[in-house]
Amino acid sequence: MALLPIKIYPSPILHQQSKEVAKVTPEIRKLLDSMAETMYASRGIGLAAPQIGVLQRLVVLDIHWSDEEGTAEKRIYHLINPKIIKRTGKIEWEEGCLSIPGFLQKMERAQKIVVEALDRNGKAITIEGEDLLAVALQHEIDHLDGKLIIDKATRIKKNLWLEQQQK
Ligand code: QAP
Ligand code: CO
Repeated sequence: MALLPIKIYPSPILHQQSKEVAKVTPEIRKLLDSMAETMYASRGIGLAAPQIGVLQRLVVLDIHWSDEEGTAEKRIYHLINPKIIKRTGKIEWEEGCLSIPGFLQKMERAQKIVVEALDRNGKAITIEGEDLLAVALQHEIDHLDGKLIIDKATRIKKNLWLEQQQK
């Protein structure tokens, strides 16, 4: 496993479309492990491959790991080619992003979704998620399509964050 540097906005790679993974190989599993290590080290709850500069449809997600110190069981998802097949309801969530440190954006998302993906062994899985899990899945799948929460911000808010970054 390895810690990987996270691409920070406005890195152009973050706005690119990621490609489907054709085959789940040991290299893909290694990449997923490095992504998970990078996510935990950065205290994130989700990370998509474009955030480490890899344009492949890979996501790691763990919305529980910080619940209780040390004792919390890790419930990590390693997702390959995740696809939303059903969306229900609406929910507003103030979201952050490891690629835009210190930035928060209120987003409107589906409250409940169903996602199909492959797990790290290449097995097809279906995840039903509500609230935070649904929001996190939508946020990470957006990354695979080059979409960022800052794209929804006003120009003033975007520029303010960019200026703050330069200091
Ligand atoms: C995406 O985000 C997400 O600004 C994952 O200074 C966000 O892990 C899913 C982070 C909200 C669901 C709801 C952000 C860490 C982590 C920061 C993250 C920061 C340090 C963000
Ligand atoms: Co993000």
